[in-house]
Amino acid sequence: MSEIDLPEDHPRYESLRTRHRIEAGVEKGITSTQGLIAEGRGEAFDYLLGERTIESAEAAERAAAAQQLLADHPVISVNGNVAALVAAETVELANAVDADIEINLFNRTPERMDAIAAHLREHGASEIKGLTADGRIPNLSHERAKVDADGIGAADVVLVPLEDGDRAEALGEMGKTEIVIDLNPLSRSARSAAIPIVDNIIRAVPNMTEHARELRDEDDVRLREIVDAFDPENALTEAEKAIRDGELA
Ligand code: PTJ
Repeated sequence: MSEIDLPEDHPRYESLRTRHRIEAGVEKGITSTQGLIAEGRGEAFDYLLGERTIESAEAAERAAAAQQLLADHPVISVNGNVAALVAAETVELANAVDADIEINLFNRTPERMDAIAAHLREHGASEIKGLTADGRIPNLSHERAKVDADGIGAADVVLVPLEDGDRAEALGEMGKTEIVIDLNPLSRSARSAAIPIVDNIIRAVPNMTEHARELRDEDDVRLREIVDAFDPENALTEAEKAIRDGELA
C-alpha cells in the first residue's frame, strides 16, 4: 500500500503514513536502517502520549519559534529521519525563521549526504550546508562532529531533531542555544536542550512554522518574553507525566 492508498479515516492513519515515509526514505538511500529502529522507539512514546501535541509541547514550539526569530544565525540540522519525514516542512520552517539547513549524519557516507541533499532540493531547498564539512565540534569522536564552519560552526541557535545525546551536549558546551525535538522526555538530548520539544517531528515542525509566521512582526522584547517564560524542566516533567498517566486509546 502506498502513502496515497491509505484511507484517511483509518484510526492509525498518521502513524501508518509516517511508517511509509520512513520506508521510502530507506529505499531512496536517505534513511539508515538504524533510522527504522529510532522511528519504532519514537512511535512507542507517541502512542503513550496519545499521538497529540500536549500543551507543554505547544508552548515549547512557540518558544522555539521565538528563539529562532531572535537568533542572528539559526541553523536546522537534518538527518536521515528528518529528511524522510518532513523535508518540505523543514524548508518552510527555514524560510519562516530565516535559518540555514545543514545535513549532519551519525552514519555519514557521501552517498547518503548526496541523496539527502537531492531530496531536500526536490522539496524546495536552495542552499544546503553540511557538504563542505570544514569545521569540527570539539570533544566528539564520531562523524557528527563534522560541520560547516559557516553553518552549525557559526550558528548561535541550532535545532537538532531526533538524535543521540552526545552531540546535543557538545553543542551546548560550545555555547550554542539548542532546541531539541525528541519524543523521549528522558533522553539526554532532550535534557540538555534549552528548549526541549517532546512531540512528533511530523507535528512539531509545521506547528513551529505557524508560530513563527504569527510572531514574525513582534519586537525582540516580546520575543524574549516568550522565550524567558518557557521552563524546560517543567516541560519535561509535564511530558513524562502525560506519558505515565495518559489514557491509552
Ligand atoms: O541519519 P543518521 O545517520 O544521522 O541517524 C539518525 C538516527 C535517528 C538513526 C540516530 O540519530 C539515532 O540512532 O538516534 P537515536 O539514538 O535512536 O535517538 C532518536 C530519538 O528520536 C529517540 O529518543 C526517539 O524516541 C526519537 N524519535 C524517533 N522518531 C521520532 C522521534 N522524536 C520525534 N519525532 C519522531 N518521529
